[in-house]
Amino acid sequence: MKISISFHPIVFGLTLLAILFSCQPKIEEVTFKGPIAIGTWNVPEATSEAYKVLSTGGTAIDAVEVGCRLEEANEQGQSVGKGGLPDREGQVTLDACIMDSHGNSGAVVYLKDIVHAVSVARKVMEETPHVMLAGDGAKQFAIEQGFPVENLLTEKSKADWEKWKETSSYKPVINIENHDTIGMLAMDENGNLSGACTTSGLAYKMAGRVGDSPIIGAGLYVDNAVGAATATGLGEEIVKNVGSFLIVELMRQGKSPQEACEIAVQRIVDRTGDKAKDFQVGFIALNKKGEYGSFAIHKGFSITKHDVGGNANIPSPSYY
Ligand code: SD4
Repeated sequence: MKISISFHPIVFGLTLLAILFSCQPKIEEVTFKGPIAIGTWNVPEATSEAYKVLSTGGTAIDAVEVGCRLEEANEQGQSVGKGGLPDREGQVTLDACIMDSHGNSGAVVYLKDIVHAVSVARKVMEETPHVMLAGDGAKQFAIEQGFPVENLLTEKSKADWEKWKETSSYKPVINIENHDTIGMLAMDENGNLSGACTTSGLAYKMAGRVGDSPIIGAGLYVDNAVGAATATGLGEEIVKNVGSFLIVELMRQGKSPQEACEIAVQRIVDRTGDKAKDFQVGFIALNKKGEYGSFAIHKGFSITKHDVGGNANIPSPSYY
């Protein structure tokens, strides 16, 4: 028996339209839940300082800068700002970037002797025609902008480095529980998003090494129409997957912040296979609805949030 299928042109046209519409990203209505600040790791002071800015009508960009500055000044934190662990030559070098709700960004890499790398990054964004300054040029610019020069190597970090030199064994074992690079994302009263990320990078890295944290798209990305994401962990692996940009693009396609972080981690694990057992990467993300999510390769990562419901440090789910 011969079966012949024929389509009426109108039925065919309507079917085509239905297929096309079902492929469009869903545009959901945004219900604003109030300002929120989130940060990588356990950073209750940073997120509550950021929230103070937001709850008094301040902007998201001011909030993330204030929060990051707090961690940069905290000498106990050994992977950000003052007190950061040095490279193998004993030099503390900072990487930072910032991105606002208009898509502007600024960054500094390999910055020495200046505590508030995030604020220098903001000055790069606001006061120069460039997006990134490195090394001596970044330091010279910071001095011209009035930033004080100071030694970032504390006695404790110096002693730790001297101990490390006894063996000089460098395996970029990511100190799973021991991170404090801070990536912050915030949404203000007007529903605008911004983000910032600041770090002294990996302890005992090669001189000149730069990680993901100051690289727009890798360590941080903000699209005010969609959401924002930031990263921590082994920067080399985050850069190779352009992690934060990937997460924002996944949210644009309709994924929740949580789903987007999980897919980004999965991409890294798929690419690196068994090697992923030995390094940590963690992402956090925030969308325009004020929903947030986080995911890491290994246990031990967490996200801190401050919103109308208060401050909370939430352990992140992980691949392993
Ligand atoms: C880097 N992502 O320089 C940073 C390190 C980090 O907590 O996150 N440390 O690769």
